[in-house]
Amino acid sequence: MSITLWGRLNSANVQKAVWALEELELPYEHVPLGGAWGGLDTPEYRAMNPNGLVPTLRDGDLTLWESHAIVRYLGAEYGSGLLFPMEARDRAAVDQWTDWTATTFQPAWIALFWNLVRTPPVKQDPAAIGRALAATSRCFEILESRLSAVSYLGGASFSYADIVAGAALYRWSTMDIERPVLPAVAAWHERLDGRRAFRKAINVPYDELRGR
Ligand SMILES: N[C@@H](CCC(=O)N[C@@H](CS)C(=O)NCC(=O)O)C(=O)O
Repeated sequence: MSITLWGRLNSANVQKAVWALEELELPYEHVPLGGAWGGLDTPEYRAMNPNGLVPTLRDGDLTLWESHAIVRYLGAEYGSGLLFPMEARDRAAVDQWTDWTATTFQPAWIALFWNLVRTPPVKQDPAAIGRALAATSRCFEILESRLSAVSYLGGASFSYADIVAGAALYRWSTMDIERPVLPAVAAWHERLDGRRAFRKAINVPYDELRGR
């Protein structure tokens, strides 16, 4: 099967798919799309992804959008235990942290990133930045509590939960903000940064996104 991934590499949601592909050492073709590249409104792209967003993945006759579904699929299809725990009981915690990232953690940190980085300084609202920082910090405190007890979000082993949540780490640790001191999160970040796939997918500069 040949795999194609559409999406700009400075998109956090695309980065999750890149991290999973690189983690599994799968060959794939990458097509930059969205942001400065545009191309999301063509009928061809909309036929694949009716949301007109990135990422989109094609693997043979399967076309898939939603970054978490993509990461979970890659793990299930190609991971054989790596990324995707085979036992439902082991997978439960992984899904819990994955869904929490989609519904709670990522909306918080993305709001912070939009207010602080993507909004031009003249239009920034310090109160909105403060609220987003407080909400994001609360999420990181929850991660700190979990990671004080286990090495990875799912437990003892690395999984797709670490990919979807860990996608925040480069931006969180480089944004111009005051961060709470979180030793377990810092140790988790260091563990993930030891992975080639993390460094390739996630440590991507975002200067091009400032004020846009
Ligand atoms: N829930 C979707 C969100 C996708 C999304 O919002 N993608 C953003 C980039 S992170 C996008 O396509 N923005 C338009 C653009 O890049 O031009 C997912 O996780 O895949």
